[in-house]
Amino acid sequence: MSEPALSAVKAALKSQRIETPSWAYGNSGTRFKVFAQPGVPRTPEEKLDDAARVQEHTGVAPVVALHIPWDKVDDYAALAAHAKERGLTLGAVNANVFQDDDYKLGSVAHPDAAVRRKALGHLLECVDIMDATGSRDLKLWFADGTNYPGQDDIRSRQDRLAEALGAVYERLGEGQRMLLEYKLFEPSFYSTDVPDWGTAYAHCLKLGEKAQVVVDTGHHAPGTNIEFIVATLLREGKLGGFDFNSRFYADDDLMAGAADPFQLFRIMYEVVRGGGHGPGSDIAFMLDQCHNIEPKIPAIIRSVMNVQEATAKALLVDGEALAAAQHSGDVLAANGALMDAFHTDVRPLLAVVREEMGLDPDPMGAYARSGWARKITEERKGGRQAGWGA
Ligand code: LRH
Ligand code: MN
Ligand code: MN
Repeated sequence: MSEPALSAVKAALKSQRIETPSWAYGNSGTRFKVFAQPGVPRTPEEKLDDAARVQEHTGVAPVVALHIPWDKVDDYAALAAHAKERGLTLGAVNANVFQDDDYKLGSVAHPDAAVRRKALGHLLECVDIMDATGSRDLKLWFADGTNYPGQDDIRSRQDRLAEALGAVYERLGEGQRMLLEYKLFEPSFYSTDVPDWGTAYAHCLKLGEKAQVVVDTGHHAPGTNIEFIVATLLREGKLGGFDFNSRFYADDDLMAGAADPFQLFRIMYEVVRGGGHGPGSDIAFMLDQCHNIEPKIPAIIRSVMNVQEATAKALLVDGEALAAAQHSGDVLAANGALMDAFHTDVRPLLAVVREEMGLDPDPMGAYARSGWARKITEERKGGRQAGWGA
């Protein structure tokens, strides 16, 4: 690779921004058991303190997503100030209309107008919080759906959903966006009200420019070609962001790039190919994971590094060789051009990038040596559950 081309790759890697989720720092588990770990944060402020360690060692994770009410505080501007003091900003505000008895049959698509009003009230409150935190994005994931055929009217539920989304959209301020996340199934098993990118896209298209689709990599059927969805949404100007995580079976929420680094590379290649990486791109690269059996801060550092590695490989694809092979119909050469990039060991390149950024080239080692894990284990007693797996 030529020197200017390599500098461009390095610059792109340095400017990358990966948003970490506040809930990944707290205790979590499955529906069977939440495993408490020593030293986990007791407050949203302490989650930010941990996120600052991830930023300190990676240099590309200065944004933290909130989840309301898991990160409920009295003063959100003060929380934003706490973040700022640590070199962080507050990212997407994730709404929660699924952890309340009233939402047994849904939230914004519930058959009862009173429940719908309550859910909408929460979504609007989340926009108020965004005003205070300076967050750009409201992230919406709905557990709404049905378990049995005939349980509720599928079309009416779409109408109710559209009405609520319209009301939230109207409330969005200048520079604010609404990111609509889809998920195939769970907790509803027969029908889900936003099950796929097509449904999310249809709603976002009607709403307007500030409504964008979020691709959570764990929210598809096995075998789904996620990179095709990414390419399509990018092409339509409707890709708002990612919730990265790994899955083997369903919504496993394992570390991004752990289960299938090749899939993450293919996704990042489509992002780069579609102009979704680098200056001028509004795509939010978020993690949405839980660390149930592994220590959380190093797991988040590892996830950030996995996303960086996939991005570096995507940036290294020889576009000219690939295009030439594609145009001449040379299937093997075209596939080879992509695989060459995937098989490149980009860890030495990323070590250089980190050194040029004034960071330790080995983020995992640097964190282990920092003494932070010992400090929080000694200082924090009675860490709080993230809110997940309750
Ligand atoms: C549920 C979910 C979803 C949200 C997150 C807060 O599936 O993982 O992806 O983004 O909870
Ligand atoms: Mn998600
Ligand atoms: Mn999920």
